[in-house]
Amino acid sequence: MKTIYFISDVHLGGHDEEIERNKIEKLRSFFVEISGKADILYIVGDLYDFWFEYARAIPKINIKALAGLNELIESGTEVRYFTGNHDIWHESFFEKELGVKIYHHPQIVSHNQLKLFIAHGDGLTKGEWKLRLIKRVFKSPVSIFLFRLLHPDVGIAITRLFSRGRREHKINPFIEDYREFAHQKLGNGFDAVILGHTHMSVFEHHHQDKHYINLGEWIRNFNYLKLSGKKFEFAEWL
Ligand SMILES: [Mn+2]
Repeated sequence: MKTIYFISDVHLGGHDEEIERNKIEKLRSFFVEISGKADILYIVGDLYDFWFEYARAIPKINIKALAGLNELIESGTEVRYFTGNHDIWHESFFEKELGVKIYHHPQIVSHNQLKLFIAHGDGLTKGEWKLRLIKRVFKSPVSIFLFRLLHPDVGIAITRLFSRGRREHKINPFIEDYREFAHQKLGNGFDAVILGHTHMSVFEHHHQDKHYINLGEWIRNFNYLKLSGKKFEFAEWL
């Protein structure tokens, strides 16, 4: 039986200084708290508000978060990281330098004899065709090639403009679709569906002891999910 933690949507680098400072503080104390306890930490997308891999440069966003993550890994926690819609350009840096396993697609995994469906959640429902299209364009080899030609300072500045416009969407219009999606999965033999992306935390029980969890966010509320044995706990890190 393993002890497993889940967080998502920290959006490092996406907010003003005070919020960023608070995020880092919370993240680091959380990493310290769970080190030695967590067998696995799942980061379910959008750890960064923007991440791009250049051949030789790394974005200098919140290096302390990376240091904290490294310490957690060195304490023996395995870290698994799903890319979201903000940090889709991860390649091999996290795997090679930190030993973090990167997933670009939803995963079906078994832990503690429970069958889990884990995904960031963007583009999961029919209504989100626009998001799927944008992602396809952004992830195309041509886009990546062209973006890489820009000086990192220029490239990152451009994405900050992009991201700022989209960031403060408060209510995700697809929340009900997510619930329906989860409900369907739970009806098809999954014990839990774990998503992020909407920034609206959900901890619901369906079909007798099956769970739909949306991990919320780590910007103003610091939501995390803990699985120990077969028990899920959903809480806020204070
Ligand atoms: Mn997202």
